[in-house]
Amino acid sequence: MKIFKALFFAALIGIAPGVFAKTIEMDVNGLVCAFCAQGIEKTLKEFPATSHVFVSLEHRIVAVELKGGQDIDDAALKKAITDAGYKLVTIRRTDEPISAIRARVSNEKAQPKADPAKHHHDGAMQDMPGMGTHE
Ligand SMILES: [Cu+2]
Repeated sequence: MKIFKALFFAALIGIAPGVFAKTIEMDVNGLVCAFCAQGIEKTLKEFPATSHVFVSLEHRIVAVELKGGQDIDDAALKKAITDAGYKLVTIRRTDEPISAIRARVSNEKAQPKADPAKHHHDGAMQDMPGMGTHE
């Protein structure tokens, strides 16, 4: 009986990382072009708890898949996004992996496009090709 119990708990621990996989899904305003997406992705990857980052410009969604059992607190997320020049609107935590969010978002209607003239990037990025509309 004891052995059975031990095996049962071993099985539970074995599946635990999947059970606790968590994703933070955020609505972020101000994301306009591919450089916005790239910048925010880079910023969020700097958190040790970040496993994957998904950015949808069309839906203004930024998702951070977390490493098993880890989290990033709301204040830190808000600071990172605000410091990068964007506006964090809402934060949701979900058990969905990023692949599920990506699939769901791709079926949703895109939001109206923001005006690219209303934002700018730092000098280094403006030298990139295709950035003519940026100030
Ligand atoms: Cu941009």
